[in-house]
Amino acid sequence: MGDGRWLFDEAGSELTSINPTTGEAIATVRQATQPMYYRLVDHAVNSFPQWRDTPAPKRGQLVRDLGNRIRELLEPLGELVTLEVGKIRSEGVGEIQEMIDICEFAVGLSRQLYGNAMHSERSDHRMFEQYHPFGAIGIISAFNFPAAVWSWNASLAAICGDTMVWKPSPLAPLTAIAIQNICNEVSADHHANGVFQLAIGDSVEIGSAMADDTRLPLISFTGSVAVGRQVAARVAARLGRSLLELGGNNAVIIEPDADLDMAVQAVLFAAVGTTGQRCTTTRRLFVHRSVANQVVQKLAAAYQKTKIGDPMDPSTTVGPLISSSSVKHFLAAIERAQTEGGQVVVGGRALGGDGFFVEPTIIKMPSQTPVMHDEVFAPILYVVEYDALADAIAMQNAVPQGLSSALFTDSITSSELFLSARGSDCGIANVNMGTSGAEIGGAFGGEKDTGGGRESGSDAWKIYMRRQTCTVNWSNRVALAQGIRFGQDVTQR
Ligand code: UN1
Repeated sequence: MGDGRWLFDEAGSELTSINPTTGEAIATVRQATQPMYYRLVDHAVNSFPQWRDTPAPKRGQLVRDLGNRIRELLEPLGELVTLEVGKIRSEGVGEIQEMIDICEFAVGLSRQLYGNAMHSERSDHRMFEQYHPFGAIGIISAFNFPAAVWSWNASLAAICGDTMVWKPSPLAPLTAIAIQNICNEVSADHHANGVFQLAIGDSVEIGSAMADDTRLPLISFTGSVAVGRQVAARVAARLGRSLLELGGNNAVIIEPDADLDMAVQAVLFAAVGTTGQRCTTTRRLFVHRSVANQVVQKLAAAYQKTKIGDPMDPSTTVGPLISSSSVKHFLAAIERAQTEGGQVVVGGRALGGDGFFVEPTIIKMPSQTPVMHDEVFAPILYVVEYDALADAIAMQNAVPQGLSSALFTDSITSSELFLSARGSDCGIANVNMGTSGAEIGGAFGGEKDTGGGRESGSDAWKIYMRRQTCTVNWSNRVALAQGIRFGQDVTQR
């Protein structure tokens, strides 16, 4: 799709969006072929100068209207997310709320794209830095946040003056189409051409074309570590910039002085919410030995009260996984955990029948075994007991990923240790809160295999712009930095 028109290429293969609640087809779309993708990029590139030259606060007005239009459609869009990816309705609507929030953030930011001014070491010289629009950029998003993660990128990129091409997850094309339609409407109102492009296409065919496309100076990729590694290598090979938001393997630590009921409630959402399919989902729980039995009992009781079923039903807490292969990965991880000494406390089964439902599962592990080093997008929580907080922090940090982390405690000393440089090595560190459900105002992302990127709030906008350091000599003399004298005798006036 480009320029408010939907393009159609007979040669594009068909893609069917499946409702994970029933396993039935919702609709079939025809995907973009590579030639069509190249047309979309042409359009994004050709539209860039006009958008670049639109003042940033005016760009912000488009994003303000985008956010307002999304607000009007909050519930139907949330329900579409629920239909297509199976998260419960309140989380589907929450995801759309996250889009509105980031649009509002971006509107304010459109008047705050600040650079610094420095004091030059040379007299009568002015030195400062400024940020310019970067170009046409690529956004590749995942199924689990089919709308919000696009909007983190798109709303910031738009106010920064970039045009963009979006390749959504093949598991959520319909949500992307709905959003693109809104973008078309709002762009037409603003006579803004080619800011938002959508290319629904095969991950390998279109994804690789994007990674290799020198006309896209930035590729923002959200997805698995394995694919992120390939994207990063390809983008780096052409010296492009990549913004990676890859897997997490997030832990909660519960100290004996914590409010255990609050901790249990928070872990329940963080581990079971979105059926364990957030990159911020809690997958590992380290509980102090003195309270471990109590915590596991309370948590198991809470798990037993969760209601698995139709995500549109307001009483449901656990919707389906996204696909039958996710169910297989869930079962395989449980089997592997058992061979590594794990004992299933609650859950452990796939429900069978229509849809891709599984039971939220708690597994007690004798120690942090190899299965706990892998991220499996399913509601499996591994519990390990510990004696000293430093050991729990060490276990938390001993995995390849570094996205989110949390500590429950009433002690300021423990809290400060956790947040210190000797504490959590993750991009997100929470105290007395779960690992998931970050607000848009903070920078979102993490280190190590999580890819190092930062999206959403704080100064994450800077990656969507090109930075320039400027020095203006307003004297009538040449002065060299570092006190160097060079040819002055020959050329001095
Ligand atoms: C993701 O799973 O890719 O912090 C994003 C959270 C949400 C975003 C998750 N705000 O859980």
